[in-house]
Amino acid sequence: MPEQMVAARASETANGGAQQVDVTVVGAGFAGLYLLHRLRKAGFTAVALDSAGDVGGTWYWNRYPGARCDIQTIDYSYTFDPELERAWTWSEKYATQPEILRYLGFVADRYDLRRDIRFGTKVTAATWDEAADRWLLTTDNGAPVSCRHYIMATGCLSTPKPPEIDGVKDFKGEIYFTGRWPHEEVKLAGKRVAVIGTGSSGIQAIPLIAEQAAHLTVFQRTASFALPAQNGPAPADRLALLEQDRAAYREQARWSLAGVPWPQQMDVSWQLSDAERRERFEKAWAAGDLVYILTQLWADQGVDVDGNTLICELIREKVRGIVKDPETAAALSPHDHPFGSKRPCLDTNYYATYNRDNVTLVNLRQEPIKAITATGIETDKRTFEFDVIVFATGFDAMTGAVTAVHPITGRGGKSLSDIWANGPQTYLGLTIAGLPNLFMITGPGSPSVLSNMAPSIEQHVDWVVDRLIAMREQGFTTVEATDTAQAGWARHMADCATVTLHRLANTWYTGANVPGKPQGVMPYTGGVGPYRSICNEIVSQDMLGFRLTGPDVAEQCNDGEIVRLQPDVRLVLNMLADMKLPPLESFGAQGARDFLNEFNAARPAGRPVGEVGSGTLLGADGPLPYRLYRPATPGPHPIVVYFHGGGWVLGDELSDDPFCRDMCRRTGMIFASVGYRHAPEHRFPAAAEDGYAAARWIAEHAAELGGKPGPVLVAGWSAGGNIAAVTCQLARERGGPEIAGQLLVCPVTDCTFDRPSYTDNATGYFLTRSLMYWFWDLYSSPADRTDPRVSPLRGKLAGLPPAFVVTCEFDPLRDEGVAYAEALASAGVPVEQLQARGHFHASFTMVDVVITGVSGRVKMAHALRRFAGLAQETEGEAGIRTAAPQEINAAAS
Ligand code: NA7
Repeated sequence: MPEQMVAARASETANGGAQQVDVTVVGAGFAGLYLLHRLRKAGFTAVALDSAGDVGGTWYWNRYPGARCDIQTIDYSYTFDPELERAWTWSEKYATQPEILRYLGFVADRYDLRRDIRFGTKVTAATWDEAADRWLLTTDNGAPVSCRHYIMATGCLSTPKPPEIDGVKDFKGEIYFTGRWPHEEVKLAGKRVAVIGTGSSGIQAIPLIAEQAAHLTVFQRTASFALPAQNGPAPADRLALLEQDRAAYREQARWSLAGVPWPQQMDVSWQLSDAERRERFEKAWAAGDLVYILTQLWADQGVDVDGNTLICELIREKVRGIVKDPETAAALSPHDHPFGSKRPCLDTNYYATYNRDNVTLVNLRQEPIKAITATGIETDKRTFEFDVIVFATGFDAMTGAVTAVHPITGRGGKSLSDIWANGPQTYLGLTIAGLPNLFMITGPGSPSVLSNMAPSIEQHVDWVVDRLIAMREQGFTTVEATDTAQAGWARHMADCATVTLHRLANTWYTGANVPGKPQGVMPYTGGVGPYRSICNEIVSQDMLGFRLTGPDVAEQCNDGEIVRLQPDVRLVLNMLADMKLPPLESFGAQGARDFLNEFNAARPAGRPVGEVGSGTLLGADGPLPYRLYRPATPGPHPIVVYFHGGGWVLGDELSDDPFCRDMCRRTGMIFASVGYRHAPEHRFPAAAEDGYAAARWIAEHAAELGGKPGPVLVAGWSAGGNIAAVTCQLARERGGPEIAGQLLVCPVTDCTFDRPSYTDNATGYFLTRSLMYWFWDLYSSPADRTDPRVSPLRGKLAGLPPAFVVTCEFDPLRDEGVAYAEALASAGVPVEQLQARGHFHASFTMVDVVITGVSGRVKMAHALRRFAGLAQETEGEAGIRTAAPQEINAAAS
């Protein structure tokens, strides 16, 4: 029947010329089928081209033994039509490839899609015709196609990677690729079989091949983390959840991080005991669900090496428990990448297969393959003879299927291979600047392979088709991403990638599996829900970052970058906006303090330090409380006198607890957080004078506090940064204490409100202009405001201690912080600045919420250590293990 379809199509266009359609879809898998359905319903003429003989896409080709999906099938399904959902029931938790292929065939029949698909047809080249504003696609079978829009629904894992091992052609036995498995039965009984590759495909196929082959030899380069699929019927609890309210379940999936509805995990690993962590892990192991184990153990598992290592060790323990030979168990246990940074696998009896007498593991890290010979495989230690070699060596992922159409020539004759010479550049993973009217479904730059593909595909298809409908209504015939938007998306992608651990592994997510391929994290790591909201926001902002033209309408181009905030800052601000809180100043001073306490109680707990203590010191007018954070390393340590934020009105010595803990760990120094007096009860200069008195008292009592005698350091955030700066000026004027350095994080430095950041960031970024007005009014009368004890920018700056000044792009206080740093530098004070792009006023103190703040705090800690004359320890030595990319990459290479 597919052949008949080809013939039918060809005869339609036999009278010469190209087939004319509104839209060409390349690919007839999950994405292509839904596209055809939606395009047709929207009244567009469309044709789909696919080199396969039938529908199915990746599921048409990947027929190897054991091939199954690794997302539960109730989630790995179309959701666009409730009738379709009712009409199909999956037989297993993880359906086999034949069942998924039957499902896609059922969908094609149900919506009569095959009549618009040209099977056995490969697109050989694509050229944008600027005069006609149309794409011309040439094919290897039948007429070319001329279309207004060209949509690549070509899948992320559809172009198998060449074997790249010498001598493949010399092998006289049978060769199979998991990604191009024959349709007819492959007989392995009684044969000596080799499998090269232990990714998902290898791990699914190996146990079944082992059952048939006389002997199976597995060649493993990188060990993968695998967990038992625990396959069977769909789990009753998930099914019940789905059936109880199908629409709500699906909607929750659409807005979740991975496209499967699991709640956001809030507990962090260091809050849980060993027993609690083990219990959670055992539950995940028994659940047999990748998304569950990747998201539900503890909140820091995907973003922090320490939190992640705990899981790696628990999995390695399982492997040791299953595999009898300790050497084989060790070889099967990954040590070179964080769990989840490389696709983990779901298996059925994978590890136990190595206990069979007819299975051997060859660790290519110890004996690399030299060549494939006529009779088998030669490593640099041994020679093996085989009847069959199975390549489970993976794909040229994400970009391979797009660049397989070559050349794709866009505006001005520019080709896709030029545009992507240094890696895939896209806007949203959907479009490419320079290639008008070309869309990719789940392309590089979209959540794609880091998500459940089904909702991701539906979201992309809906977004594209809705745009085509809107363009038709508005009279636009072309749409193209701008360079600005595309560059902004690349920055946002990179920002997102710094949050997760994907950058720490050499994988097909980063292009590292294909020799010579440019490297970088290709899928969008910011999550399905946030991505969806970004796509929606682009539409609500008049197609931000797109140029639209049409013959009878004026060009439209609202140029710009869709996300300028760091990804986690965006999430925090969106969450705050959703809470629709009244302005903080409307609560009154006490109400605002109560609110802050409540807000702080909900944040992640600060990390453990060596010791936390409290005490009382002597302020300017009586005793003041302080809290002391001491590192775990042996003392004495230099002391940092810390002043909390809160506009001279809010907060106390505990309110920046996570920040003090984090900095104590990173610097290896004591942090003494001072509970200075607050306005309106104690107005100017109470806080400033308390700050100074506290620094003096702490310097005098350094030894009692376990500190190093000699100079202290000062640090502060926001109003606390103001107090730290003022303390340095007062100490210089009043003959001590000696201060070795000052860390000013988003400090208040001046009493004017006319710098641009006060206007640019007046609202929407948590600290508002009106809140600052309120703080100023409560703390100091207008007559006092030019006093350097509240406006240090107006003071004498020469001779002050070296400074590290941090400012955030989206903060009303940004420009006065920059002005202070510049003024210090002009006065001859050694100054370093950190102007944090995409950050807001609270970015650095919201430890373990704003993960992108880590690198800034690392720099702050280095500065403090430098000021204190300490050697720059590695973070490990200072008691912290954060991501150490070079280390892990070196281990992986
Ligand atoms: P993967 O996950 O890319 O796995 C390919 C495997 O083949 C992996 O273990 C590779 O080791 C290995 N490989 C690749 N090239 C070689 C050479 N030249 N020599 C030795 N070993 C090699 O592909 P899969 O098909 O298993 O899975 C792809 C996705 O499909 C999967 O994640 C699911 O989402 C569905 P390496 O890690 O590169 O050292």
